[in-house]
Amino acid sequence: MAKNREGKIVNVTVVGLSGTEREKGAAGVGKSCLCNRFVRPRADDFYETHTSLISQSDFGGRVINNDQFLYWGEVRRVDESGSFTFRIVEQTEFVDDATFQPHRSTNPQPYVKRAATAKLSSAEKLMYICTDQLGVEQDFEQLQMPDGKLTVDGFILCCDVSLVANRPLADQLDFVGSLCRQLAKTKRPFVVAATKCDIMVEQFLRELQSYLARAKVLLLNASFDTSNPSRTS
Ligand SMILES: Nc1nc2c(ncn2[C@@H]2O[C@H](COP(=O)(O)OP(=O)(O)OP(=O)(O)O)[C@@H](O)[C@H]2O)c(=O)[nH]1
Ligand SMILES: [Mg+2]
Repeated sequence: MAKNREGKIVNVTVVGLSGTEREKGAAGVGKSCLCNRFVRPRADDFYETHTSLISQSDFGGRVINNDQFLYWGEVRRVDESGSFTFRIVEQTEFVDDATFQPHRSTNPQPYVKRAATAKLSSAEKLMYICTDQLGVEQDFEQLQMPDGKLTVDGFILCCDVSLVANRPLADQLDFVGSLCRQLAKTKRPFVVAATKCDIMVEQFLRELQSYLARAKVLLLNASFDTSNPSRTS
């Protein structure tokens, strides 16, 4: 973890089910809104719509910078343990608004592998603010991702517990499971965040909790097996 004059710098990547409508259903799981609320001075003052369906020219602009991730900028938080500067990245999947296929990015790996990347780089990438900024970057505050590089300290994995058309919870849980396994390999901490709790289906939250309780046992077993190869049988 790096430090600056004001305390520790913590780089956090926000991940969760992403892709075309076929994969993520009728709406995103809430990664962008979570990031936006966190970086804004007041949590309820944020943009509600952050489309991932964008043109080729917006994808190539300096905010997206041909990446499948967004740099949301930094925010300072102070609590009894000290002062922290959080830098926030969202790993998503931008889809071409002409072909409805994912844009080709600088990292062609499938989402679950790419999202668990601990070292990110993107020369002169600008902080994302809102969809309207794309194409008219000069009209908005222009802040670069520091040094065009970022080493991730930890992850937040979003799981949407509301009812969304064309996205069965079981599919999202399978995805969450794959992502948990991939994140565990990074040896960095990650937490799972239930999103859209204001409109949640309580049964979905319970299913997520019991799924994670089982997944935790599996992950612990997996790390036990790796460190004790003689005792895996
Ligand atoms: N009611 C409610 N709606 C939410 C919440 N968070 C997000 N939404 C809505 O869900 C939709 C998708 O949210 P995003 O934050 O763009 O989702 P995302 O995971 O970033 O989507 P992609 O990046 O496209 O994969 C938007 O229409 C939001 O307004 C929430 O906490 N409550
Ligand atoms: Mg998003």
